[in-house]
Amino acid sequence: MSKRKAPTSENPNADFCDFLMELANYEKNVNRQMHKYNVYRKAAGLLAKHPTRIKSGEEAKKLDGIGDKIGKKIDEFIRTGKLEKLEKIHKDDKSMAIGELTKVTGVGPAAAAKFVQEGIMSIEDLRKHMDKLNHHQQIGLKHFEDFEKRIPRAEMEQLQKIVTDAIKKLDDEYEGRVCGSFRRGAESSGDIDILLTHPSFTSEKKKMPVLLHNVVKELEGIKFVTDQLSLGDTKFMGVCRLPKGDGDDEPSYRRIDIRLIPHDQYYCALLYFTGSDQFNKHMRGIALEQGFTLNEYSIRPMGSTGIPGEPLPVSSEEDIFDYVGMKFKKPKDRNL
Ligand code: 8DG
Ligand code: CA
Ligand code: CA
Repeated sequence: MSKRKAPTSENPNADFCDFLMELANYEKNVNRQMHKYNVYRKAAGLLAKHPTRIKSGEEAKKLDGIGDKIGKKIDEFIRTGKLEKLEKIHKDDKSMAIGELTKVTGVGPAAAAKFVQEGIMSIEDLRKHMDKLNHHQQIGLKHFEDFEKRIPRAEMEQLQKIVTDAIKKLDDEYEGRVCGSFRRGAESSGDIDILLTHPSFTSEKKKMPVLLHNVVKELEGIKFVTDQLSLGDTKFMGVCRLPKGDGDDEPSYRRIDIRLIPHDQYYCALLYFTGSDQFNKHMRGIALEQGFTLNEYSIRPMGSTGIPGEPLPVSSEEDIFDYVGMKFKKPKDRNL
């Protein structure tokens, strides 16, 4: 957070995006103001996509989603090269400590605030208090350095092959698919997001946790999954890593999420978990304007009463774009 990104030809507004994201994370982790978090993040996203260097707050405010307050901050930053608000935050040890501790998976803003109240001011301090951590947080801390690293795309491809081969071997009616930033074509990813479905499991039927649990067992059996963070009926969060090759360095531990999706809800889930989450917000907004409510499970028409009707039939991502009157966007074009 200390070194600010310089503007580049790829993103001429990189330094603005950087301070906006820092403010966003501060609002989320320290103030727990999710609305402000989203406002700053949206502004950063808009500027990141803007092809030319923004010259003033006034110019920035022409973008839909940037208002007076952010306009003023851009002017201050252009004038002085910094922000008074961020300078203050940097001097506040507690705020900085909360920001640091929330980097550990399983440590949310509330837990971080509690640790800071107890005088735990750094990752190093946290390591001295393993007894205060739940299982998820302990694993998060154990692999903290690895989880901070992005996963290069070439490795994502290897991880994908191991998981999809194992799933197919178990039962070739399974469909397992890596979504998230990987599906959007990202050069690196923060974690591995897998959607799992099986024709025998639909939203009409009882839950079938065994479909998920068998996959997790198989991935543990082949020593791919190394730890569980949490395992429910439909969602697994855990840790995995590539096998060590001859003479290779120790592979890094990686975060993996697997979600079991009812077969009839697969495409809404695929759309949702491909993201980006800014793109999802954008598309949900358009859906609402067109009289539909869209979420990770279904797309439903909104009646005149404001009560959503029955889920519409969906047999591809294209169907969902069609319903809301949007031109289909390939995953790589969903990087809002
Ligand atoms: P990354 O891991 O490479 O950093 O990026 P990502 O793959 O896009 O993000 P993610 O946090 O792993 O989330 C995966 C997808 O889930 C994301 O692309 C869109 C969807 N999603 C939302 N909202 C949220 C949310 O609040 N939390 C999570 N975990 N996922 C969300 O649309
Ligand atoms: Ca991801
Ligand atoms: Ca994820």
